[in-house]
Amino acid sequence: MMCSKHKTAAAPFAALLLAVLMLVPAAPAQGKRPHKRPPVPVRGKRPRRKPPARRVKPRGPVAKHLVPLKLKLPKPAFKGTPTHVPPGTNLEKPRKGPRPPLLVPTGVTNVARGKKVTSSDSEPIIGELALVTDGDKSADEGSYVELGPGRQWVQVDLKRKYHIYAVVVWHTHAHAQVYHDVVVQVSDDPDFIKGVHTLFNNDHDNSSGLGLGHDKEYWETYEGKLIDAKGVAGRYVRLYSNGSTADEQNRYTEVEVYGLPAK
Ligand SMILES: [Ca+2]
Repeated sequence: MMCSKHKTAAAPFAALLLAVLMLVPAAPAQGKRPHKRPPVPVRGKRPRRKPPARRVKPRGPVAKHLVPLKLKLPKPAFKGTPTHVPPGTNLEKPRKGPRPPLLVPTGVTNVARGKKVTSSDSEPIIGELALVTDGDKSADEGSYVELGPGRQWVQVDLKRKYHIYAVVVWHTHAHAQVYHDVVVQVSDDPDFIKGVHTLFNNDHDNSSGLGLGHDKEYWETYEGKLIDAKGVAGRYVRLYSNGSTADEQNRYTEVEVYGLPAK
């Protein structure tokens, strides 16, 4: 009797417990992420796609044929580049292997060769401004012009407007040194007040007052500094510097500007 009484009282309770257990969702196992249901596709509606990244507009005309820029380099005055970092500099990481080639449109030439050079220092300490575009890039004494201490600039007048694809600058490469606040700009305004395009700026603390630069400082070598100008159009190219790790003076051995005439 006892057994059948228990059986009849427990039966509804067990059924209720089973129903509750079926309704309560099981807790996710520890360490396992809850399974996410895939979204149910709605008929007639297409899933939203991520908009494509905006393309950066090239500054110059789009060239059909690009070739590596060929540079005639002077003889190296020393081997390799130093591995130490001079105090206060913001040096680029040492490069492994040869310098990667810069691709430029076919027919690009050095349009700075023999062109007139002006400067913030009209009376250089050593040499003359014409040395900046005379084609001599050697590390020898007598191949560079030396400007006074502090921030100085040299400016090349290309005589007409060009699409500029590269600027190469050799300060001095007789000894390893790092030039400070190297800023390279292009403009149609000889006073560089309006329409100024900055191609390179490694003044990381704005000590030259031309704006904060995000490019890195670098060791001067026989290779010169190759700057990608991306086809920007302009007649004047101005290069600033503010002394070097050697001293406060500013020396320029050569500046090359590779471009094509702009319409
Ligand atoms: Ca020269």
